[in-house]
Amino acid sequence: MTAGSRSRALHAKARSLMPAGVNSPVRAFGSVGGEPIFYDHASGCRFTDVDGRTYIDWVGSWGPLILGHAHPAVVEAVREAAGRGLSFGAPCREEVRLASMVVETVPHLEMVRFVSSGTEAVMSAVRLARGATGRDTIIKFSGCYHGHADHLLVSAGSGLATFGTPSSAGVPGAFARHTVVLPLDDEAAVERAFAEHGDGIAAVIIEGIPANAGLLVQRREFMERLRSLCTEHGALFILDEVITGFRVGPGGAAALYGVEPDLATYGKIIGGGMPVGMYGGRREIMEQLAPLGPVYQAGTLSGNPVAMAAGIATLEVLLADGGAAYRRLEALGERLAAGLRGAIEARGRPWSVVREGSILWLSLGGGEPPRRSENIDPASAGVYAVLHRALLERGVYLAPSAYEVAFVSLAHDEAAIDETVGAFEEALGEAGT
Ligand code: KE4
Repeated sequence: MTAGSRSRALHAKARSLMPAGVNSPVRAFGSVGGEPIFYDHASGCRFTDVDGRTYIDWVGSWGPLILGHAHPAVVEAVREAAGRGLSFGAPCREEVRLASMVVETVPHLEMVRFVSSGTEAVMSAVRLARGATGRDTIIKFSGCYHGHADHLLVSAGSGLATFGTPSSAGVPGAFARHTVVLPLDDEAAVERAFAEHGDGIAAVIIEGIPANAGLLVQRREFMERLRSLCTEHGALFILDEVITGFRVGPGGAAALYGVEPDLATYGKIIGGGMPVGMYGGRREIMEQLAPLGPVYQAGTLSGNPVAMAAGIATLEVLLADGGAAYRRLEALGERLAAGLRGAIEARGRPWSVVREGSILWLSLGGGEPPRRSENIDPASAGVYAVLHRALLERGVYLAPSAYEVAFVSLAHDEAAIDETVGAFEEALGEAGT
């Protein structure tokens, strides 16, 4: 499917002004082909592009829009806050309100600090872990994405427990030298790394549920082992809940796995669509931060009142009625997964639909869904591209990457799900996949 003429014209102009015409690489449609579609307006679970075509949106701005687009309560909260000032660069009551909501909901967050993106939250949490422990080495996992801070744009080194190598140009080798990259789902590899670097390890960081290279659901035992190894060696356990925070439940992946991180990072949902990141954890760690302690971190728009208002309004809906929102998301997620599975089985395809709550991923290889990014069949990206285009033609918008997940929102309803499943059945047939 080709993008409409207005999208194409805008993209031509955008390409002359911004690299590939986008402000974040995945938006460029590079891995699915075709040109990006320019959104014009959105409401609920649908958006309309600049050519007047409407789509069911399963990307939801990559996770923040768990209530759907332009939720009335969020829009009104933003409008009201904006009318009182767009930014103060000074403390405001909205920061206190959102911080209170988060601290009251997530037991291991005794204290938090707001920033303006998930990257900034993770970058700051890693610096804090290094400052609080006086150690330099960070363990991360292959396939996990934690934003674009230099020391996290690192691929696995030659040996399993050796230091990493930069995964992006512009990252000096020296910056990668303190990052060890290990395979997911492998306790022995982590144990070896601790045996080798133990008292030099500042922190282990992992996504609550790795969802940036497919949805790689980890075993509870693996997550528990990460926790125990950190405790044994005096390292901090950082859970990156930028996607999973308030997505898989009020307590995030920490509650799902029953593990308590020392620090956790947030973004997306807590901003309700506005630029917000957050990190938090135990008080004695957080109080190492300036101006109380020696670890520096700052931000002009941190705690922005309008962004805070969007986050507050979002969490108010999510946390109302004793979890009704999450029960609804669970039901909608299962309906979508069951419909897609039915279509796949009817075609005799060896694929699977991986779901955790309102996060879904099409695993287009055969066999058991992978728990490691290395086990994703690279050929599946080509199959996905065909499906993506066929669905786009039918007014269904999936992420423009085989490695990204789909997000169900409270604005999706049975009709949108059934329409999506119908389009998927046709796409399977047409695509001959
Ligand atoms: P941001 O800096 O993009 O707000 O957050 C970085 C980040 C940190 N941690 C996790 C687990 C994340 O998933 C992300 C960002 N997620 C991607 C999509 N999966 C953002 C989309 C994009 O890069 O355009």
